[in-house]
Amino acid sequence: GGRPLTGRLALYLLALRAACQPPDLGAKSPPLARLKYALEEDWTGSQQHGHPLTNYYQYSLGVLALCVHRRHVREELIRRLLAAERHDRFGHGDGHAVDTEAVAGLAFACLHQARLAHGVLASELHEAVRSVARKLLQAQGPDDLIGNVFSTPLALQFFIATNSCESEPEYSRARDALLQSLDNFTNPMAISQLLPALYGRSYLDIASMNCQGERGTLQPISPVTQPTELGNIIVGLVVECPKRLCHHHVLYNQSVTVPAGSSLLDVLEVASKQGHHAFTFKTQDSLYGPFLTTVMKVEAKWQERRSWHLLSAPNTSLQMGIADYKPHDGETLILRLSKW
Ligand code: B12
Ligand SMILES: *[C@@H]1O[C@H](CO)[C@@H](O)[C@H](O)[C@H]1NC(C)=O
Ligand SMILES: *[C@@H]1O[C@H](CO)[C@@H](O)[C@H](O)[C@H]1NC(C)=O
Ligand SMILES: *[C@@H]1O[C@H](CO)[C@@H](O)[C@H](O)[C@H]1NC(C)=O
Repeated sequence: GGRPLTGRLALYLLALRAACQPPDLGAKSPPLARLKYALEEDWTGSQQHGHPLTNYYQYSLGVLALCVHRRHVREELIRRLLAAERHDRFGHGDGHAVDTEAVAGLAFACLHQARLAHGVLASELHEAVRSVARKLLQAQGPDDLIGNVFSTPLALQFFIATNSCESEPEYSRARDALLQSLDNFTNPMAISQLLPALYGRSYLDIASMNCQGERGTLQPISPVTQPTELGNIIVGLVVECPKRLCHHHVLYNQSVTVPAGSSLLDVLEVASKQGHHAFTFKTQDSLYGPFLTTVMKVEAKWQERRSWHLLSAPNTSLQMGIADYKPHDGETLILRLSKW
């Protein structure tokens, strides 16, 4: 079987509530019931493998969505998330721990504020909220961002939800840094995490939304067309695979000529059509756009927790995916099969 759809169902349910739609509208299998089931599957997986079948980000989103809909969440499911937070299990690769820390914090804050937990559990949730706040503040860098530019909106949502914005000067510094970096937000999924924070709101506010007069607030906007850049650029493309898994460590190493302003995806496409050293790749659609799954016929299996990691030489991890990242002239990009 595939992975449970915990994250997608959670986002769908949050969106329904935010759009003032009842959650079970004429559905044959109601999304709330499906989310509960997906979360149970993730929980069972975490018992067996030490981590959810999806990831703790989606597990947290699932708990949060049930809480926003004021549905009961089993104590054991909450305890698993509390334990993961306490033992710093949210990290996978660079920068990603902050996103998960923030969403787990939103889930803890929701459960605590909605009084969906009592006794010892309630005080553990309270302690967890404080622990998340501490870790997020520790993750603030010299650029004032919390984690990176794309995790900062979720971190701000957490501080908004817990009413700690005024008391934390770090919050305004992070918000100001974010306001200086709005150009980075071109990906619709990233924008969807940013917008609530810019309006001083968090996913928790969805629960108490006033659903009167919510018609016709969505206005289409015409997209801004980027000026076309002139000329060509040359970028290096290197594919690396650990010796244990592949015959050769370097599976591909060529330069590729593309029009200026091309994305990394464009580079991969041109490489796949050029010369006799044929480059091959496959992607899978995700809410963030195309996710690189297979390179030179080597598939990164999620069951083995492997992925194709994108880097700029010598070893700077990219903060965007293949469709959004635009390489510059002379840059070398590395696709490296890694564990997370
Ligand atoms: C977990 C996670 C991962 C895991 C995903 C595997 C897994 N099964 O869990 C791993 C570690 C493999 C990963 C990889 C990458 N990630 Co990531 N990831 C996340 C995280 C924390 C949660 C994603 C999720 O589950 N979403 C919820 C579900 C419902 O959405 P979904 O679309 O169905 O989920 C899938 C995709 O999101 C996909 N995915 C994960 N990351 C990325 C990044 C991109 C660009 C794409 C297209 C897809 C993708 O994996 C999810 C699970 O299958 C987010 C945090 C966030 N704020 O969103 C960052 C995040 C989305 N990742 C990010 C980045 C940059 C990457 C990488 C490009 C890093 C790199 N230098 O290689 C790579 C992707 C490279 C590739 N092969 O195409 C950025 C994207 C920023 C942006 N504006 O584009 C985020 C926001 C983190 C951050 N703050 O920087 N990621
Ligand atoms: C974000 O924006 C800043 C300033 O506009 C820029 O210098 C930086 O490279 C951008 N970061 C990413 C990941 O695109
Ligand atoms: C790729 O090839 C260039 C020369 O063609 C070489 O200088 C470079 O070291 C190679 N990179 C790797 C990772 O093998
Ligand atoms: C990049 O490589 C250098 C030297 O090999 C190392 O010191 C540094 O920690 C690496 N950085 C990252 C982000 O891996």
